[in-house]
Amino acid sequence: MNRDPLSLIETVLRKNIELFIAEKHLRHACLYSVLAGGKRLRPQLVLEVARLFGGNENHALEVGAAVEFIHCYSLIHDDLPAMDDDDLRRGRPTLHKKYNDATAILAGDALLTMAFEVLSEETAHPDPMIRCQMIKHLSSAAGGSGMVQGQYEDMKLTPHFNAEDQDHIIAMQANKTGALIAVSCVLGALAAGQSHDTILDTIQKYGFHIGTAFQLKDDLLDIESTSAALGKNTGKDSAAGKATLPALIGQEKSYKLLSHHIEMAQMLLEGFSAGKDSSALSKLTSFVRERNC
Ligand code: GRG
Repeated sequence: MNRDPLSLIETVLRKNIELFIAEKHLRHACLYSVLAGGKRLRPQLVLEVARLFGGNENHALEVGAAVEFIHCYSLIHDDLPAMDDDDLRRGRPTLHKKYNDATAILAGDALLTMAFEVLSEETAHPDPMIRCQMIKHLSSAAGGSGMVQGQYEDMKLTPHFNAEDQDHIIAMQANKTGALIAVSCVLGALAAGQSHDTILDTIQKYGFHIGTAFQLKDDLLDIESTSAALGKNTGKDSAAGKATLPALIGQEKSYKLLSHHIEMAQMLLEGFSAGKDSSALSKLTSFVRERNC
């Protein structure tokens, strides 16, 4: 078997779309968005945490695909005119530009729903209790007390934020971006049969620091990078008066904060991976700070 994580992940993403989305045009729309590149950070975190704990790779790939489907739905809906109104994503026209708004809404809905169908299958884990736990964790991270809550808070903060809103912005981003990243780490551990509360709690904290660092870097790239490098429009956050930490505390302090979160994540990783080979996770953790796309 090809051990390259990205191609393993892509194969499982394609397989599930072809298996679960029967309507031909909707299936093509989902394939267009999901197989358009993308860093696959979330499924890689699931896979590498599961590998760390000696989990079955095939289960972890299914679980990672479920998280990536939720991530892709959120990008499709986030790009709609009623939300961020973007025309470029992963270097291509956004789904509603390529097709139309209704198709983009329905493709997002199909991906969101399919995530839970994938997690409910035995291919995600043979133990139904573990499948149930994973569904519970993912639904609460993605829903109205997680990612969707964060998106709503973001709308409320923009463009009326001020210096007192730093904690609000951090909490909003922990939901909007951090919840899905943190749950990816926890799901990797659950998929590998890890059930120790203290370890799961430490992994959740590790994911929180990665998520916070990831969003900080995302906001810095929006200021400093180009559309060609990122495959999405840049400079939109400040134009729209978006509530971001670089807008509030400046780029220099944001870089310091980014490094702090990466160091915290590496420290927690050392703790829960003692005696195991954590080099792949450590590399992924550093990538969050170093990335240019
Ligand atoms: C229901 C209309 C409707 C909208 C929901 C839930 C939601 C929209 C949006 C979620 C919030 C969101 C899109 C956060 C963005 C987080 C983020 C930094 C995304 C970019 O992730 P990358 O860089 O993307 O990992 P790639 O393309 O590499 O996968």
